[in-house]
Amino acid sequence: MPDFQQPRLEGEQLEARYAFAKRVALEAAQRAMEFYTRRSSLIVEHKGSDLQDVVSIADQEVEAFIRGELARHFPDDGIVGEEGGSDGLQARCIWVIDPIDGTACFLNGLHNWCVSIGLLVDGEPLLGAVADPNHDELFHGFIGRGAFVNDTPLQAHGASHVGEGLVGVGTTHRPGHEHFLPFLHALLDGGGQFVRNGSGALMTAYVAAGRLIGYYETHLKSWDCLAGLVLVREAGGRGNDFLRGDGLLGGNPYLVAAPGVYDQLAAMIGASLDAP
Ligand code: 2AM
Ligand code: CA
Repeated sequence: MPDFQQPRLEGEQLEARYAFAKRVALEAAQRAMEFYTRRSSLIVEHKGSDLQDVVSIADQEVEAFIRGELARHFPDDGIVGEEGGSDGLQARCIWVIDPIDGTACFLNGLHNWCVSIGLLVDGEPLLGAVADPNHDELFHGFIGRGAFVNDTPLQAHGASHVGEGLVGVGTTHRPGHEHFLPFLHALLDGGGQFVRNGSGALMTAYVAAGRLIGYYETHLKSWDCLAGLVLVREAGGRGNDFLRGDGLLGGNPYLVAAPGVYDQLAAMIGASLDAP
């Protein structure tokens, strides 16, 4: 909770962070692209015992670049990053970053990956930037000011039934995957259809852009979606209470959707979506 004795963060301090997030996301995406063009020579490591959960020098070097920029410009801010862990979590401003979201796609030559940079202020998502260099798209948003892809405003889909569009989905080998097939079953029975593109940040941005009517992941990490949550909220979409409990560091089940189909999708998932 914010301490009411603390001074407000001035608008220009937040403005500087918004400009920073956009610039650094674009620069990081260009660096990632240089690795992508020679991906066959990258050494791939597996995280823990999960052979599908991979990381490469590209993830590590791009995150190191973002951390270096943060240390130079906002040394007192905290950070939660996929590859380098968390630091300075007592700070009011906490950056939540994923250097490459969609690493499995990246390493297999599929174009669904991006750089995701979000900012929490006093525990609330305030701004986000998601850079996709394969499609020259920078998704960005700031609470109260709207969300955009490049300069075009984003608006969530107007669907009122799941049959009216595509739902993004995803799962991992972490606990919660047992809810995946029952959800797909319910979605298909309800007349819906699904896609999985392998990047939580991009699928979230696509919900904000109205390209997907929803996106469900059985268990997601905060760096995959924090930036995107700002986009969805500003585009008129809805999301579950993803940051509850240990969401910031440990992750949670995740649903974002167009307002007219959120309740329908949440009912298909059931109680596991918001279980403590
Ligand atoms: P990551 O690439 O940063 O690990 C989409 O379904 C989400 O799941 C992504 O945000 C992605 O995050 C993660 N993901 C995709 N493929 C994965 C895999 N094979 N193993 C683990 N996580 C994966
Ligand atoms: Ca990643």
